[in-house]
Formats: sequence, C-alpha cells, structure tokens
Amino acid sequence: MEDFKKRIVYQIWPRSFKDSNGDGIGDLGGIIAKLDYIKSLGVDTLWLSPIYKSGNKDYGYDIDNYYEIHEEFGTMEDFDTLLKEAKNQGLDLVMDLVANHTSDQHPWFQEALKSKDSPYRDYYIFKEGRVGKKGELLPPNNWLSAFGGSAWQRDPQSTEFYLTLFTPHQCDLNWANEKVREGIYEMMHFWLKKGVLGFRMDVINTIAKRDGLPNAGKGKKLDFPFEHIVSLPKSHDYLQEMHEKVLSHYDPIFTVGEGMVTSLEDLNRYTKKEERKLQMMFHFDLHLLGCGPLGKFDFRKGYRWTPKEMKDTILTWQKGVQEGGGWLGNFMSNHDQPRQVSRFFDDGPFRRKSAKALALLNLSLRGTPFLYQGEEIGMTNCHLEEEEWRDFEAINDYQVLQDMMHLPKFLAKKVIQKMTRDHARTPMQWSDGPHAGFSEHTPWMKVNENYTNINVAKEELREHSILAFYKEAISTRKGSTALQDGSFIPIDEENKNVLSFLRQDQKETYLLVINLSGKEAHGNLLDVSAYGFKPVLGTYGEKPFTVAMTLCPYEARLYKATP
Ligand code: TEU
Ligand code: CA
Repeated sequence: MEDFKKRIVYQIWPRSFKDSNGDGIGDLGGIIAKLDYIKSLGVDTLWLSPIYKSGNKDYGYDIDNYYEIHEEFGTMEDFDTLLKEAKNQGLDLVMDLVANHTSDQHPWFQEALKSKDSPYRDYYIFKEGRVGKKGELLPPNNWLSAFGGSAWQRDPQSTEFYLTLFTPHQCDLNWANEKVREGIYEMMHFWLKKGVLGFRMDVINTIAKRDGLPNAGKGKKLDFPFEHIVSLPKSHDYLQEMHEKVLSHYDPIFTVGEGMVTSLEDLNRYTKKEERKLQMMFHFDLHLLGCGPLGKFDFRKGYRWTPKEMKDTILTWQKGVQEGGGWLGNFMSNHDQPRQVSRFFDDGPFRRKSAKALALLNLSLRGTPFLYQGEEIGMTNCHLEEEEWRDFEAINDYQVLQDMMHLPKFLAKKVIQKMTRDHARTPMQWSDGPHAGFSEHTPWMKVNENYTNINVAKEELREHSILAFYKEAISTRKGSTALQDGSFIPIDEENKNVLSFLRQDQKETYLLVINLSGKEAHGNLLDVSAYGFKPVLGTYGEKPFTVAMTLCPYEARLYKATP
C-alpha cells in the first residue's frame, strides 16, 4: 500500500494554534511546545498553513518570500528545530505551497512593477486596460475576484492592469512562463531537501489561464471566470512537469491538491497514479451543501439541505473516485470553513455526539483523512460582531452582498456570520485559564466564549470525551488495512437518513452506519447480516449489530466482521 494512504494528517493554522512568546499570535515555538499533544492524538503528519514571510492580507496565503519564515512565527532556526523535534516524535511536516500567486511585496512583483520592459513583467499577468465610453480606463475584462470586486488592479505606472484572483495583494503568477515554473520548482526542492515530506498545494487547479483572457460568462457584469481558469488542459501539463522535475525525485513524498470547484473527472485525472501528477485532492461539495450556485455566500437556498443530499454527495465522490482510480483527501473542517459541528450537525445539545460521529465518518471513508486543529475537542462557530471580523473575505463580501446583491445590511451580516472563515480561526482552546491558555497576552483574535467548557485540559480529564473518541478512531484506522485501502461498498443505498457502507479488503471487513439526521432513524442491514459484525466503536457506546437498526440522532457505529 502506498505510504500516503496510511497517513492521517493534522492541519495547523499557526496564527491561532499556540503562542509561545506572549504577543498574542501563535507561532512555531507554540507548535513545538504542543508536539507531545499532537503525537498523543495518534496522527503522523502535520500540515502547516503558510508560515512564510507575508503581509497578512490573506494571513499567510499572500507570500512575500518563499525562503523566509514570517517574523511573527519565528526564524528559520525555529523551523529547523520544529522539523527535527517533529521527526523525533515520528511526525512528518507538510508545507503549504501557494504557487498560483505571490504577494505584491514579493521581489519578483516589485521588479515587475518597475517597468514594462522588466524581465519580471512576464512573471505575472499584466494586460492593457480597455477604454470605456467616456474615455475612462477600464480593467481588461469582466473577471470577478474570488473575494469580490474586479480581479484586476491598475499598474500605477502604465495603462496596464495586473490580475489578482483573490485579495488585491495576491498577484497571479504567469505559469506559461518557464522561468516562473523553474522558480517554483527550485523553491520546492529547497524545502524538500530540508526534509519536509511534501506539500498541500493551494488553488493548484487554477494555475493555467485561458489564452487571450476572454470575458467570463455573458461578458456583461463582473463574473467569476470558472470556465477560463479551472482545470484547463495546461494545468494538467504543468503538474505533470512538476512531478517529473521535482516530486518524482523524493520517496516518500506527500502531495495533496486544493482547488476550486474540481469536477469528479478532473479530480481523477489529477490523482490517478498513471497520470503522474498529485497523490490526492480535496473536493468541496460537502462544504457547499445548502449554498446556491454562486458559492458559500450565495444564501438563496437558506443554507438548508436534507440528510439525503449530504448522503448523495458523499456517495457520489466515494464511488466516483473509486471507479475513476483517483484518491481523495477527506476533511470535515479546515481554515476556510465554519466549524464542522456547527456546519453539518449540531453545536447545541448534540455537540459531543455530532463531533464524534463526524470524526468516525471522516476516519472511515475511502481517502486520506485530514483533521483540523480544535475539531478533536468539538470546537464550534463563534459569534463575531463586525469589529471582530479579521478575514478579508468576510469584510469584503459583506460590502459586495450589500452593493452588488442589494442585500439589506442586517441580512448581509447574517450571511457573513453564518459562513465566515473566521469561525475556524479563533484561538485554539487549551484550558479554562486566561485567553483559553492560548496566550498570556490578549490574542490577535477573539477567543470563543465557550472556552471555559470546551478546552483540551477539560477533555483530557472527561470520561467518554470527544478527544478520547478521536484517539480511538485514529488508532482503529491506523491498525486496519481495510479502512486505509479497502474498497468502499455502499449498503442500504435508498435510505434517506442513514448512510451505511463497508470498507473491505482480503483480510478484513468493516461496516460504518451513521444517522445523518437529528431525529431517530432506521437502517436496513439485512444484506450484510451474514458477516457476524461485532461493535468496534460507537458514539452512543458500543451496541450490538441488528438487521433493523434503530439509531439515535447523529449516531454513528463502526463494526468489524468476525472471521
Ligand atoms: O483557498 C482557495 C479557495 O478555493 C477559496 O476560494 C475557498 O473556496 C474559500 O477560502 C472559501 O471561503 C485557498 C486557501 O485555502 C485560502 O485560505 C486562501 O485565501 C486562498 O486559497 C488564496 O490563497
Ligand atoms: Ca507569538
């Protein structure tokens, strides 16, 4: 079995993980201090969201220098210490590779700005503006940025504009330029030679842009250019080249691609072994449940969905990736999504049950599981008032919802408060001490008020804690080849509320049954009654297998066949 299938990844968003020097900002020292804790979970791989030098317009995803550590996080020496100490604990590091764009402070971009003749001009996507009816200078096309507003910024020295698909400070690189690709590959070698295991690749499916940069959609108002940037044939070519020139030189290696609106077909094309590109990729369909076609802030479906829709989404991807020969990275939360209990199940009376069930689901699916800091103690969304918002996306889209979508202020606010990425970015809750034990200083961002009840110290003492459940589920997966690499076989497919499936290889058969609804529900497991299933783990305790299974709200159970 390939190494990457056996792994369980824990994602750290360093700014909010643990502060070690009392400035209110999480840092590398904080991660080093918590390595024992991370190890105790049973995971083997750490993915760090970006720790490079950055202007923090997009909290690290706007990189000023790929070879320097952001001073708020520490020094390269601290990084080397982290790498070494993590290795000593048997933990490998995966870095975030943000190669679709650099920040506008990156030396390449600073050079590019100097003149139209600079050799660095072609490292980015500059284009002549259009002249409007009144002779005014307009952006070259109607592309909308992912965070709202035109995706073009005016070059102060000329009549050209440059492309910024995310914040106005993140300048899209021109991957058609061989020098850019070489620069990125060289930087990847630098980190791999240091000893990191691999990369999580940020918006890697948008690195190629359509020649000529035509208008998006109908070409009238601002529109997001999905059809001109997502998974163009060239993006597949570039990844193949990257594999040949960089990734194939290291073994073991770890690669996971992140991208927007990846289709099933593309995901398989990116991750099939024979394609020689990536090992796995994320998909976001689960996280877009209840959203309208325009994405997370498209509130027109009222963020409502049925358990059946959730089940269908899971089945589509599980079956489709298995049939297509690809591999998934599965996750219930990350730094871009609301907290999983609040988003999918319940963060009130059923919070503990919800957290456990989602963990068991994530750790039973086919694909490599990713966990995000805080989910192992069931952290929830945090109510944030406008002045407490920190994320550019929230702040900008708040305005866009009012100006472009004509939403009244109170509604726009509600939409942002429901879906903001800030939910995932409040400081990690370590204890019920000051600032949740995250820092001795007032943190850079509000701590969720529920920290007195929800924190690591408390979880470590509590019987039947979420934390203990995570550890058991992690160790169960680590000990099972079927859970790691067995086939995915759905059972009781017609059931509207209950998702059931087998994970099976030549040696073992596991059965997961999960009630995706907040009401009592019934599973029909007649088809698999001959396996002699014995309980392994259950969110309401271990209960015997029955053919007609009654499940409590959000209950999940894992069984193993007796030989
Ligand atoms: O996110 C890419 C991406 O597709 C986002 O538009 C995502 O859908 C959005 O954040 C959801 O609200 C990656 C990073 O994960 C994100 O933190 C960065 O802001 C973004 O790239 C730009 O680098
Ligand atoms: Ca600090």
